[in-house]
Amino acid sequence: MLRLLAFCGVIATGLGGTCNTPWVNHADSCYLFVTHLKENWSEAVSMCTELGGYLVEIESAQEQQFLRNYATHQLHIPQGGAFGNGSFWIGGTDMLVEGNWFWLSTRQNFLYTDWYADSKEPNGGINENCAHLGSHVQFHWNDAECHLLYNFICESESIGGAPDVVG
Ligand SMILES: *[C@@H]1O[C@H](CO)[C@@H](O)[C@H](O)[C@H]1NC(C)=O
Ligand SMILES: *[C@@H]1O[C@H](CO)[C@@H](O)[C@H](O)[C@H]1NC(C)=O
Ligand SMILES: [Ca+2]
Ligand SMILES: [Ca+2]
Repeated sequence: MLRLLAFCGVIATGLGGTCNTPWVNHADSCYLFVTHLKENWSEAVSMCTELGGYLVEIESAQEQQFLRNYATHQLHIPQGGAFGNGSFWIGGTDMLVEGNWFWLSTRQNFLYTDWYADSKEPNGGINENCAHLGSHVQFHWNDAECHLLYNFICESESIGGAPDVVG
């Protein structure tokens, strides 16, 4: 299973760096959208680690916009729908101290956020301690129960980082 996920053969080039297909580039990071497995949050964390990355951490509106657009326009994940089945786990949690949201790999508290405002997310209190891009809330952020099974997005540094010139 991991072998399939980690498949790499083609090198894709982008402005911020290069990524091994099927990872996709934005700015200085590579992203892997995993949609053929549904995992709980901690399993998604483990899988991203095994793949040499971490569960995605979103520090800017540009990064959020990229992920949201990719899910919507490249992957065509239907929005709306029951239970947010098409949602993607991201690497933020408040499982240590209720209401204290942080990114797992850096332990940085959230600075930028994109919580879905209409339902006053995060709204789940002690029952919902893991963040996802909710397919039922146009891929804004929602807190959800960590044991639920969703898609997830891994992030890693791009290769080289600087603009790449090929040929
Ligand atoms: C969405 O979740 C519901 C409830 O668990 C399930 O019945 C349904 O089959 C799921 N749909 C998809 C597309 O996964
Ligand atoms: C997450 O999934 C793994 C693997 O299926 C399982 O061992 C673990 O108990 C689950 N954890 C939670 C909190 O659901
Ligand atoms: Ca919580
Ligand atoms: Ca919620």
